Amino acid sequence: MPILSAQPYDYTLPSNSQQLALVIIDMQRDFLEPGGFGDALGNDVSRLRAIVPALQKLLATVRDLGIAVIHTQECHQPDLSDCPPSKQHRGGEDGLKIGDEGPMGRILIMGEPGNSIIPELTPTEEETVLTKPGKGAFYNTPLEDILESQGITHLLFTGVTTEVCVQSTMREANDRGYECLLVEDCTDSYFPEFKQSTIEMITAQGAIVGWTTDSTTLIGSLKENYQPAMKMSSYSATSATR
Ligand code: TIU
Repeated sequence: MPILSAQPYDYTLPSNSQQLALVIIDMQRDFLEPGGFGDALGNDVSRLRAIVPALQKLLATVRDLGIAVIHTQECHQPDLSDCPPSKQHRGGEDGLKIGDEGPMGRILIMGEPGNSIIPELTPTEEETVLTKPGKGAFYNTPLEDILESQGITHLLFTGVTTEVCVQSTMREANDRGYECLLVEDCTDSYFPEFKQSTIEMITAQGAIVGWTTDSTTLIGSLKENYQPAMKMSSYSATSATR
């Protein structure tokens, strides 16, 4: 089995790359751009952009190797039928609430411009895009069925924010028996100290929730252990359209 250097000790990758998925949590304009949900909650949203280059590199590697990619999007139906009042009413006193009209459309509503994944990480047609009403990606979604049907057992976690949606999803996955690895430089929080605490909480007690590593180590190990996916040659791609 391929071994990867990680905290609190080595992480074992599956021998078959088809058992692995990269999970990119909520890399949406709503969390990274002014005028979205993160901003409405009173956060400095600019600091989250720093992870984008490392995440792009990791995504490119994972795509080359034909590893599954799952993008999540936190959002609600336009009629807010999937948004509990307890969630809708939270936030600062003056800020826009979920469903209010903002500069990028209605805050955290499915299909609005501000709800989309940032252009640098636009999903391909083959990749799964999972909309979720909660912080954890397993709550009220088909994620568990999707992973089971594809035989996926190992999850690589990235995205925002570390201590909210990323950690919630990682804990849900850990309880369901998935081997979880958080990529430290591909996740961030509005609060640097919360990111650090999350890393410590996850890895404490002998990986009580899972492991952490950095994207350079992960990319090196993925390239070393897995073969690039077969790409259609230009000849066969052309003939397939005939
Ligand atoms: N507010 C905050 O830090 N996060 C969220 O509301 N959602 C996610 O983490 N995606």
